Amino acid sequence: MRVFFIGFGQAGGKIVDMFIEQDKRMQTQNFRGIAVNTARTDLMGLKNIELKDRLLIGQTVVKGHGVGTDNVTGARVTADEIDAIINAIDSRGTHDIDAFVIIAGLGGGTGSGGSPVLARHLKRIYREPVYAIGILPAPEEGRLYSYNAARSLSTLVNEADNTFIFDNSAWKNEGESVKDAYNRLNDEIVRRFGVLFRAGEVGKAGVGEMVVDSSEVINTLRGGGISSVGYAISEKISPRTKQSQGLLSGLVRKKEKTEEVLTGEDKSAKIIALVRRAMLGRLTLPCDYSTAERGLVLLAGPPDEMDRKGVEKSKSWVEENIAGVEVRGGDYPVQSDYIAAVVVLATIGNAPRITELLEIAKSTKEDVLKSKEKRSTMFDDGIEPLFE
Ligand SMILES: Nc1nc2c(ncn2[C@@H]2O[C@H](COP(=O)(O)OP(=O)(O)OP(=O)(O)O)[C@@H](O)[C@H]2O)c(=O)[nH]1
Ligand SMILES: [Mg+2]
Repeated sequence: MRVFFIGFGQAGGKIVDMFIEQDKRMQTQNFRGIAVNTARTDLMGLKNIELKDRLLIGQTVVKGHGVGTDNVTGARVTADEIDAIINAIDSRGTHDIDAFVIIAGLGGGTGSGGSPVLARHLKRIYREPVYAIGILPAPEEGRLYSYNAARSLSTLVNEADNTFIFDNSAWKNEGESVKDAYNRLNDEIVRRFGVLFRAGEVGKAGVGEMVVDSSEVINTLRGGGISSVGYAISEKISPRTKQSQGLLSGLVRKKEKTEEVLTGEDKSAKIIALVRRAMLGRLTLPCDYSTAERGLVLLAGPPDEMDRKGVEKSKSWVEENIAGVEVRGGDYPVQSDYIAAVVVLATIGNAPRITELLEIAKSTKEDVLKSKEKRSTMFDDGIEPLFE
């Protein structure tokens, strides 16, 4: 599919920059993207988004210095400057795109506050679906980040057509700081969502055994709410295997050939194993997969390795394991030495991390109210103020 990315705030901008880099590297034209921020230096640090596609907002309010983790201000400046943002999107071209994807760290200020506002306006103006990828803060970043994320997310799920969650705390290693992990985490995000958002595009490697169209992705996400994504990659496919299956097969000695060529059964088993690994391994948002309403299974890899039966069997396996019965899927060939499997668990009913986040937010709100009360009663001793 063709996607228009909007990176909101620092995290969002960096990640969209990486999607654009991936598109350049793969010499495809599936992705388009702009970055929106209140901090000038964050925008300057990007490498692949063109300068004209980096939009600084809120200048009169925060003078290009960011909103300092205040997402109410983030939402306000976005609403005030929504026309400028829509203009920037329009001037980049939207006629041939299949979906918008807004990406933001939900714990900060700009992206956290701005994303739900932008989602609402995009939905009002365009017919294409508007999705979000929201990044959750790690608890160690403090209660303000959790509070922001909970408020942003509860608004965002009602504005976007579907919200994918990536949980930083589930992905950083023990002992590693969140900041040190950013590059690795962003790489994980771009890899799996890259496979998902390229679904249905015909590349140089031809057409798949079971083609997935962008409408399959859109239908999978139709239920709204939040979704989580699993991913697995095969071992490197050995060049000897590839050669013996290719044009040069006649030159390969017979014995070697029978040893190396995978039978249909093998191929199918390999695909099923990969899909299982994707769904049972670490998800972008750890959750109970059995509560998902819909599923999507995608395989990307060299055409010789694709197998219709394998895709069908893995779809049935996903279907047996989730709450709903709608599981879509297919494959698309890419020139690569690996096979990648992506499983989308759409509209999930239960994720412990979200429950935890909402609880932190509730207690934080109560504490904020209590401390406000204390402050207002401290000087309640009848002394006349200097002026009213
Ligand atoms: N995965 C990932 N998370 C990030 C990255 N940068 C920041 N974050 C997380 O995103 C949240 C903060 O969001 P930012 O994008 O830095 O904030 P912002 O939208 O620029 O808002 P302000 O700086 O407050 O104006 C925190 O929870 C960070 O841990 C990144 O590159 N990758
Ligand atoms: Mg910032």
